[in-house]
This record gives sequence, structure tokens and C-alpha cells, in this order.
Amino acid sequence: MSIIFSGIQPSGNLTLGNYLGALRNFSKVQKDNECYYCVVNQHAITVPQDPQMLHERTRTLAAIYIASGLDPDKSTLFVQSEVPEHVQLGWIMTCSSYVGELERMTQYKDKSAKQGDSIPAGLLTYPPLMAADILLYQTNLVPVGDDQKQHMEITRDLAQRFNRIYGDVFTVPDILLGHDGTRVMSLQEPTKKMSKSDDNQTATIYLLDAPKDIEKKIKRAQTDSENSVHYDVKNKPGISNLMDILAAVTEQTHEQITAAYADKGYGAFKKDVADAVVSVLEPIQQRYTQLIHDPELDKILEKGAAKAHAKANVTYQNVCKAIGLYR
Ligand code: AQP
Repeated sequence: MSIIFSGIQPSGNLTLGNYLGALRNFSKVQKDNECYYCVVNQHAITVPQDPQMLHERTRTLAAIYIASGLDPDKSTLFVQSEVPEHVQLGWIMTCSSYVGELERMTQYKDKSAKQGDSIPAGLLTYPPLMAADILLYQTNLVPVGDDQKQHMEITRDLAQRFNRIYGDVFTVPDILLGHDGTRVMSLQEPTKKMSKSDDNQTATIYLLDAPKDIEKKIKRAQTDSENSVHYDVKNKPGISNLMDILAAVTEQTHEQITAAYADKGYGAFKKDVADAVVSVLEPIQQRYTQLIHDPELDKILEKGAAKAHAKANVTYQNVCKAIGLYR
């Protein structure tokens, strides 16, 4: 049995990328492991957020976690800001980080470039807070998408650096990638990842999109003029992205997909990709609708925060003792 931790930010409407890269793996591993899943709302405020939207999206994300298969009797589901040890350890991890290594993070470079001259310092110190989230639970495995590889490497570096100086306080975690490390790309700019904060709504499939919108978006997805369905990320990023989506959703190989569409055009291929995506998302949407106004959701989150706090506090006290933060 392993300890598993992962989080998602309530920084926008969840996407098919969040589902295939992260969410759907959460329920797969919960049966045989001790799992902690978090709505990381303190990460979301590393860029400006509307307070009312942030509040609503926090609850929406918790409901989507459960609608996607997370069982609150098996996994601990909680909101980051309700467990104070996250920012407390986050500060200690920030003090253990070097500015140079934080500035090298691709996500920092991408997101800070959009902020003009006023770059929030939290964007730079996002990785030490993420490291704290993970290390508090003595986590062995972190199911995240391929785009988070760099943040996982720095988490491991910070844990090893701390253990070298102060003794073995932290378990050093490993990344757990889903189906072939699926990275879902934007439907309109398929060399860029699909992202919940993308301004272009037609580039993104949201988990709560109506089936007709999903069909429309996939039909209009950027492809090429070859009309031949085969995998070639460099020359055919649009078709390759749709093949990745279909492969992840139907568990087929690229070869099987190429063979199935050998004498069919892009129209038929896109229609099947859309149908496959809709058939996976529809049951999630139905469960979400039942959950979102149910007071049971608050009880689950309160119980989750208490359980997470009890576990996190043990590590946090050990850290304080190790570094001399006590009277
Ligand atoms: N396009 C993607 N393909 C595969 N996995 C993805 N993830 C995100 N986008 C893709 C995975 O979803 C989890 C949650 O991510 P997050 O909320 O912590 O932030 P993120 O990675 O920065 O996701 P977004 O959607 O791009 O959010 P914004 O726009 O707010 O930055 C992670 O496990 C991630 O790997």
C-alpha cells in the first residue's frame, strides 16, 4: 500500500486535460492505497482570482472529484486552505529553495510572461508550496499529468536537500503518470497544452460542456489538409492530439486507430472522437448535477480536512523539531 497525494487548482472550469491527465487516475488507485486529494485553492491565488468565482469553483471542483469516481469513504478529500500546515510548511520549503531553480520552471516562465511588469511573487514560489502539499503526507506516489514533471523533480530535490541537512524527515515521492503520460493539447493550437485558464473557449473541452458543444469544438479542431489519420506529432499535431484523446478514452493503440480509419476521412474520425468523449463525460455530468447542491458535500469536506490535518500535523511538528522552530 502506498500513500498517494494529488491536487487540482480551482482556477477555471475543469478540462478534458485535467480529467485524462489526472482526475481519472485518482479513482483507479484509491482501492489499494491511502489517498489524499486536495482542492488547491491557495495555488489558484498565485494569479488574480475573482473572490466569488474562486469560492464557487472550489465547491464545483470538490463535486467533480466525487462525480469522476473518487469515493470519500476510501479517499480523503479536502480544501487546501482548511489545513493550515500547507502554507506553514510551504514557507519552510520556500526558505529551502533557490531563486535560480524556481526561475527555471517552465510554468513560471509561461505564466509570468502574461502578467506584465507586476508578476505575483507567489508564481515563483508555487513549487515549494506544491512540495509542501505532497511532503506533508509522507507521499510515495503523485498522480499528475505529464506537464507537472518539472514540479515533481523540484519536489524530490527539496525533500532530498532537507533530509540531507536535517535527517530523514520526508519520504521522497515519485510521479505516477496515467495512460502513456497523456498530455491533451489545445484544439486550436495543438502545440500548446489544453488549459483551464485559456481565454479561447473553443480550444478547450470543459468537463461540464454540453454534448453538442463538445461535438462542435472537435469538429472545428485544427487539423491539416492530408485527410489521413496517422500519428505524427511534429507534422500533424492536431490529428495526433485527437488520436491521443481517442486512445486515452477508448484504451486503443495509435495503430488500431490508424487501421480503423484507413479508408475514412477526418469528418468520420472527428465524429467518433466526439462521441467517445461525450460517452465518458455524460455520466460524470449527471453525478455532478446531483451532488453540487447536496449538503453532504460540506460534511465530506469537513471530515476530509480534519483527517488531513491530523496526518499533516505529525509531519509538520517533526519538521519544526528538526530545524529548531520551537521554544
Ligand atoms: N492538458 C493537460 N493534459 C494532461 N494533464 C493535464 N493537467 C492539466 N492540464 C493537462 C493535469 O491536471 C492536474 C491539475 O492541474 P492544476 O489545476 O494543478 O494546474 P495545471 O497543470 O496548470 O492545469 P491547467 O488546466 O493548465 O490550469 P491553469 O490554466 O490554471 O494553469 C495536474 O495533474 C496536471 O498535470
